[in-house]
Amino acid sequence: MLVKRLFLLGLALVSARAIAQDMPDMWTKGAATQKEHPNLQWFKDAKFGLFIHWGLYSKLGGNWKDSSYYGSGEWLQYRAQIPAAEYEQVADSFNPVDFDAAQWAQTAKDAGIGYMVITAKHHEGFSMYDSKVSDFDIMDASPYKKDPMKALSAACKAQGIPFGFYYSQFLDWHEPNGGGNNWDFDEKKKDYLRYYREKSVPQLKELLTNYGPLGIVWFDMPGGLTKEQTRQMIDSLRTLQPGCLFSSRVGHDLGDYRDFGDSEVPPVPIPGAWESIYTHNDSWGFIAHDMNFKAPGEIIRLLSNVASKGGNLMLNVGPDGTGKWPAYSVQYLLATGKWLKQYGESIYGTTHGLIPAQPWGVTTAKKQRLYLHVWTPPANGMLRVPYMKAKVTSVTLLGSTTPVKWKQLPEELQVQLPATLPDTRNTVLLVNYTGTQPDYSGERTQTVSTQYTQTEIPAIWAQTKGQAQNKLLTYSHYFGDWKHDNCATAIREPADELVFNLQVQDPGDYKIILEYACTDKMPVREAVVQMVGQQLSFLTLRTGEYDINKPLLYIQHAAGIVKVTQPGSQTLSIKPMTAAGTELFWLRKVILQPVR
Ligand code: FHN
Repeated sequence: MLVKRLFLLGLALVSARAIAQDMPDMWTKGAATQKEHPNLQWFKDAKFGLFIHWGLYSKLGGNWKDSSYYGSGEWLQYRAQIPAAEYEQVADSFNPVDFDAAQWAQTAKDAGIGYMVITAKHHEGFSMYDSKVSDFDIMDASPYKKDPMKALSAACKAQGIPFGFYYSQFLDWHEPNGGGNNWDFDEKKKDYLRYYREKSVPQLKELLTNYGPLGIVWFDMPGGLTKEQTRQMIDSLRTLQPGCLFSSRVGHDLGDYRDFGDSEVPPVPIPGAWESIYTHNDSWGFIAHDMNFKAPGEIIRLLSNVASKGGNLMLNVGPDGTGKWPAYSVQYLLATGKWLKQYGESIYGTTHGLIPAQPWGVTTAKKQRLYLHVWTPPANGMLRVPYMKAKVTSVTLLGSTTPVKWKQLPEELQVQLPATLPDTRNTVLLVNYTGTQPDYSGERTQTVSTQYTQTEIPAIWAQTKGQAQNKLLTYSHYFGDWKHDNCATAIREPADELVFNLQVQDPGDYKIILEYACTDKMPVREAVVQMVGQQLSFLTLRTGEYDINKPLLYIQHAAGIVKVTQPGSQTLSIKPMTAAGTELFWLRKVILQPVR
């Protein structure tokens, strides 16, 4: 079906484009290949954005007639194939009387949000602002008869929060010439350029004219335009607000910063300005029965993880049709804001961390400052920070006067943590140093220690031999609920070996667990893990089929136990026993579990 293909195509454009590519290119390639936009710094420093999906779908809440839908609620019209004329009638009773712009902006402020982006028009085609271009807007078609975007842009301005609009520039299921709706309108008769001319561009111009200075126009799911046509559109919009940033989903790599796929964090630090986009539960638009909200601890770790790679996190909330945010979204965002009040210095204005992820957590950095985000303290409280070469002058618990003991050795910094950490979700330590600390963020040696219940090593850290290669695998749980995994793939014969470099801190017995998907195209095979001269042979276990639109299932398969008698550098390798035309598996991670 064409729309489904479009959806996948959009996804392909924004995230899975790199599916069959090798890792180095895939991650270092920035979307903005042209000169950097002069107004990018505020965005790089802001780190934490709030995304809001709000439209007619918010009133429907994932239900249509007798059916409930899971996953992207804003796709309800498409999923239930609701005729545009029937969908129009939803507007007749769309009356968000509980919408309170000042309250929204206040909550965002208290949540520590650095910018806000809200849907001015999503794929359903309904304009959530007063548009003179279309009558299918909140002013003309709904009983609300007010422009909530006027109020919200003003409220954000009052709070000092840069404000932006999401705008679906190509998909528009309400318009005969808009992209996507082929259940009402004949695909062959569509004139996409006319749609751009008559609705999309004029509406974008309205948004860039009537709501004061905008921080961002967040384009989404490009289509129907060549690169040159996209450039022309951008140029015509730029003249209205040269300072406004355009998201990379404007298409053809012409955006000002890079957006990763929905719910995707790159596995390594990425240069330039970029953003990871997540939603608070499983849907972007409000779904009454979607209660799978990320806990404050998950948001805090996600935010620090994204910051440790050098990017921004934009987290979405989906207010309902009356204008109220889900209660958990308010509660958990405010809890995140409380954490940011104490630890915000380690997030806002930082760059990626100079020390790669450790079993205890991640790092972020500022000039002569390194922030240690401790998610999992070592059992003995002795935090070991490898690669710390610059001269450390102090180590403190951020926002606390409790002193911590530390000592710097040639090969690492050691910090004795207090018996109880102030915040079990993420306690941040500030390391001040003089001189220059080299950037070790690309170092791929994994620390392994008995001080942690387990050490997880992403497959992407392996050196790939032979034909083996890293791939980004994209799939979804619910509809539009995308997941992205970096896996080691194309392992067919013994030469296609994966080799992990380890720095084992403590001798001991370690259980080696492989987390992989072994799909319908991969028959059971014999393979071997080798470490410290020991061999663990195993047979692969099948996990199920792979289809981009379905869940990809993984198994945690314990291959066996190895005995490490001495600390130091080790390698762990994985390869099939014999050659075959089929792949062994798609490896997501290796887990080393100290035997207790
Ligand atoms: O199709 C949309 C989806 O509804 C949602 O708006 C997300 C947010 O990034 N963007 C598209 C899919 O990537």
